[in-house]
Amino acid sequence: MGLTVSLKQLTDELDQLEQKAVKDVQAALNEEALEKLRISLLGKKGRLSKVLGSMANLTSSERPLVGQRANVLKNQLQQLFDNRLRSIKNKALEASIAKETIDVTIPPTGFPFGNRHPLITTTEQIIDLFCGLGYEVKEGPEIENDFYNFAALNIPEEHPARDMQDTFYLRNNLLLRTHTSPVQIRSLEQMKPPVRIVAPGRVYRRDAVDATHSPVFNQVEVLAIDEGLDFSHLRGTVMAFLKSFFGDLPVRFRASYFPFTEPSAEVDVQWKGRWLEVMGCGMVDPAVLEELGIDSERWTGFAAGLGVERFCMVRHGIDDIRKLYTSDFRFLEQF
Ligand code: 2NL
Repeated sequence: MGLTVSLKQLTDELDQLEQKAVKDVQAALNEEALEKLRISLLGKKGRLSKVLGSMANLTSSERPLVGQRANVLKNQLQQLFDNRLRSIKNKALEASIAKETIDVTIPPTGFPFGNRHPLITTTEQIIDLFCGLGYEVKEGPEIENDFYNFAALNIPEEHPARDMQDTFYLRNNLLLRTHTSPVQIRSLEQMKPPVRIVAPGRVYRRDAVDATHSPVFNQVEVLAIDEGLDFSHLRGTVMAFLKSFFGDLPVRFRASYFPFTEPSAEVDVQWKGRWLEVMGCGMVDPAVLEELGIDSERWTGFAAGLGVERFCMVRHGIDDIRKLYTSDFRFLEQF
């Protein structure tokens, strides 16, 4: 502007500045642009400061006129900036609210609940019945030794069940239990009769896999030892159990043989017109009791064993045991 600046020039300058500022402030679309504009107008080196700086060339009567006008303009502009900033912030907030709208009327998509494996529910149904009759659940190791799995059960050295063909042997005379009877033997070492035990668990046999065989399967065994127990108690218990699991089906007992029971029986139920073998049972052989230091003159016992897979398959009409182990959700979700 130089030394020749006049009052007229300065007031014109302020008029122009005001007009342009009003337009520019409205045109600023975001906080950044607005701040830039504010600095260029009201900042230390802004246009208003320049006008005030050139007032030195005015007369002492002109100076207050321009000063006053500049001050009023400065306050006006400040107000303008504040309002615009508020409006920009409001618009941004409204936009984000509109974008984040939650439609509370959309129906819920449901919760993916898991469900229990049919072998677990079958095991629990079996256990529950016996618990209701006063039996207690006992569990034990899957890795056993010859004594608990065979010798204590009166299974002789040359018995085919001990064959390498039938049993998984590990190092150091250990093996994978072929039934849950060792759980009962271990329990009898700790407990004094009378006892009522139900022993569920995984057992292992060297069978090739097919529709009805698996080298790993689940068993439940029950054992009762008391004074005066005889075959009628065994029969009554088995009948009560089968009735609770299958309902009122025809049941038959067939004479059989196990090394650890005498007499022994296999139990069939008539299911859809066919006889199905579902469990084995018998009176505990006195030799088994004596081996554990239980006086077999005073105490007698009965025992039974069953395969959980068989019960589960009959109950649910499953035709292939492998379906219980392949974890196909389309299959498992049905139960
Ligand atoms: C079957 C037959 C059976 C037993 C298991 C047993 C246990 C002790 C003493 C005597 Cl500690 N017996 N258990 C008795 C008879 C049959 O299972 O077919 N299982 C799948």
